[in-house]
Amino acid sequence: MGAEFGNRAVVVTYPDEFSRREILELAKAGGYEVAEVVTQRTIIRSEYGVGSGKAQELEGKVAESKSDVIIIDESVTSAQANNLSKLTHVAVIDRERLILNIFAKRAATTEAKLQVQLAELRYQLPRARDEVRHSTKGEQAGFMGMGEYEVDVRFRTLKRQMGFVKQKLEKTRTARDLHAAERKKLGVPFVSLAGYTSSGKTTLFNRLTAESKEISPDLFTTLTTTIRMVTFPKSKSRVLLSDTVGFISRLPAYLVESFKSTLDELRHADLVLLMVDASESSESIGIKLTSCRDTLSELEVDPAKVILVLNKVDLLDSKTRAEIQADPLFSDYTTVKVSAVRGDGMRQLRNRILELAGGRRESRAAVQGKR
Ligand SMILES: Nc1nc2c(ncn2[C@@H]2O[C@H](COP(=O)(O)OP(=O)(O)OP(=O)(O)O)[C@@H](O)[C@H]2O)c(=O)[nH]1
Ligand SMILES: [Mg+2]
Repeated sequence: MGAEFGNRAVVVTYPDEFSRREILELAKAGGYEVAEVVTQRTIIRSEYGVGSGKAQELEGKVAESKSDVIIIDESVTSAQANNLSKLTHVAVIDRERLILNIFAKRAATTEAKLQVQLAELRYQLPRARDEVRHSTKGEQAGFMGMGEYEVDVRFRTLKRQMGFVKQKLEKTRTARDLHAAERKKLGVPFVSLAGYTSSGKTTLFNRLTAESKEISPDLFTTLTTTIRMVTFPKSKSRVLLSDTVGFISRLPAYLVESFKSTLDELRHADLVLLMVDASESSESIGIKLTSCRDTLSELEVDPAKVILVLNKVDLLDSKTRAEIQADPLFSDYTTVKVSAVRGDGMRQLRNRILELAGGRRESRAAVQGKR
């Protein structure tokens, strides 16, 4: 079935298990069928990204497996991609391109589409020089460096397009800020879900809000922000809960930047529920947590307002389940164990939310009541 879509891929990644698993999931989310995985310790060599021996090997593997594309789990330059493409006779896409393709495929709202467009232009900018050179190859680079003019025109076109997209995004952002102002007026604590892609944010969101937003094992199922009012049973306390795009490691800064208006919600949150897939290996949890922590600090989110939600505990054996909160990995945080799928730990989670976000609101209300 795959061949008619031209989606058979040979993947080049680093030799560690985490990288291998993640790029396979990304490839799947991008709609590729992986025929072969090749590993390499360094993927940033000058000519092909991979070493020239590995490039030869790739040529063979592509032919053998009748693949249509090579996916490189790293950011490579256009020149490197073009060189490798020429040698192997198939298209070469890098990690950034793959993530952009997934985002483009999944973008459903105007804002997400504009964000993807902006990211796309940012991806092209540093590659413009190589692209122009590649397309004008054969022409003489003569007096005053022919080709520089074309490069210049291309740069200016990209910059102008970025300006347009940013203006449009600014308008959607103004609408969003209005919403934020309305939210403030309600005086209800604002709680944001955050975390690595596929940690179970939307599953928890659906459980707490009785929504039915799309969930899936694929990476980057959610790209846009949804906000819902939640009334907790018993206490009848209310919070606003938001679900948003997930994080991933080695995400280029401009992609985070392009999604800034979506991720900005996190900065305004009274409380951030940082979801962790606790069913994974300690190594994976560590890598993902570091990546989330870095992204949150880039967004200037105060660590004091983060609750770590250890999700998917239904998949743990009873011993690990009993001990997991004591793992030194989590020592900096307030933690709650839950299973978003089964509903375990919801009462504890609600209590924690009310303690940390609701308490503040009540004291404010109490102060106002005294006036
Ligand atoms: N076993 C188990 N699976 C879970 C649990 N929570 C979520 N999942 C599964 O994990 C996968 C990802 O869940 P999502 O809710 O889509 O994750 P997300 O964090 O919203 O992912 P993105 O939107 O892609 O960033 C789905 O296949 C869920 O069924 C849980 O508590 N236990
Ligand atoms: Mg989601």
